[in-house]
Amino acid sequence: MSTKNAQYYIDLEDKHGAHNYHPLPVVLEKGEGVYVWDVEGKQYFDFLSAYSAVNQGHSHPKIVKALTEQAHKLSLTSRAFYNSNLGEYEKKITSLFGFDKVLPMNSGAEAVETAIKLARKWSYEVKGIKDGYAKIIVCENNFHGRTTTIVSFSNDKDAHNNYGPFTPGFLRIPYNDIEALSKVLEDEAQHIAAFLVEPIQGEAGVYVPDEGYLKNASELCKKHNVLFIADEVQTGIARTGKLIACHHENVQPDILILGKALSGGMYPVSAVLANDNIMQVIHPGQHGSTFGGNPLACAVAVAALDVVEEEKLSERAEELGKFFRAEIQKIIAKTDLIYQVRGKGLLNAILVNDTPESPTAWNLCMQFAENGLLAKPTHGNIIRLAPPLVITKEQLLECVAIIEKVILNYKK
Ligand code: IF1
Repeated sequence: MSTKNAQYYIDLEDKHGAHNYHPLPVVLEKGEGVYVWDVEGKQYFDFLSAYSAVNQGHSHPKIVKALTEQAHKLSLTSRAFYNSNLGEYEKKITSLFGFDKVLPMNSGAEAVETAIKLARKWSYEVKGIKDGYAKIIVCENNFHGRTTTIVSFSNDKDAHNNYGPFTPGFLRIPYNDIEALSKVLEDEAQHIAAFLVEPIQGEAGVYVPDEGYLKNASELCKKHNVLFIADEVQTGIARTGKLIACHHENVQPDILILGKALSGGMYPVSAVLANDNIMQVIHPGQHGSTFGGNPLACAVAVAALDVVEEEKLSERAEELGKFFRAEIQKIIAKTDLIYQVRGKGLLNAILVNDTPESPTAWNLCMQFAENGLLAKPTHGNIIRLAPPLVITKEQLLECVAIIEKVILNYKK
């Protein structure tokens, strides 16, 4: 336990750090499995899981072991040389997800950028779009990261405004609207390289599209020779009850983007997967990263993927998710304060019955924290509930009891 109190650390960040976040006033210093502890020794259930980066639980012993052993041995070589971890990792991730090749990066946003570059290059060199004219279809309320190109096609004011001039070449259509997709494809597929989509929109409030949307979208893309790119940075790695959320509809994307829990939250590791007919458009010197594919990242990612398989995290997320939503449904029957629970696997959200501007969701999260559960509100009075996938049914029931107690006793 720290000798300093929470306010000391909050003041430090406030004084010396950029104010680009508004955290809950909880200062964490330790984590293990589904639990985190603050500097005053208070224990919490983590219901954010670092935005689904710690699906395997905090400080998973197998991943910590991989990290520390590799750190003692060799951490970084750059891609100027081969290293003895990269090939093994590439073999594992490509066979697990069913692709010919992987391109390793670090952050989610970098992997999204990589997918955009790959799709554009493919569209010029394979599809035959005139150089400089390729468009990529994206969705309203998307969240794909924070680089200048990615925020160029965001319609979130905070993420986008005053960061221009913006990168052109993106067409935005409503999410979960197959007619809208069909129409742009009919109208101008000859100029379109790809459709970039989140299988569930996380930041938009865990917005799950209608059943069949992803399947129909991927088939429309195939028909028009347009690449279907799935951003599974948040939904991937077992979070929604399948290894990737696209598997719920038996969709194999042309380009798959992974990040976050690919490393169990231990270290930034992201990846772009595709088959040879797409990946082969990138030649030496045309894309890369100092840290991408480094031995430490590879060792950590292999261990993180092993944990997903060994501990059957997809199956756990699927089963526990159904149980959790049914339990929350029982609370909804007893109150007007929340009116819906939605999600897939252990990526869920509850919708609070108040105006989007009201502080109710924030206040509820403050009270969840007081009662030992950490969650964060997202856009429009929605609370995302996403524990590590290693949570047990008993622990989940304890959490439901905390959520119920806070909600039924809440006074506006
Ligand atoms: C923050 C949100 C979640 C993502 C998808 C790419 C990225 C993300 C689908 C970029 C990142 C993060 C970023 C984090 C908060 C978090 C988030 F609320 F902002 F939208 F999870 F829902 N594609 N999402 O969700 O990955 O470059 O960050 O590694 O504070 O910005 P990154």
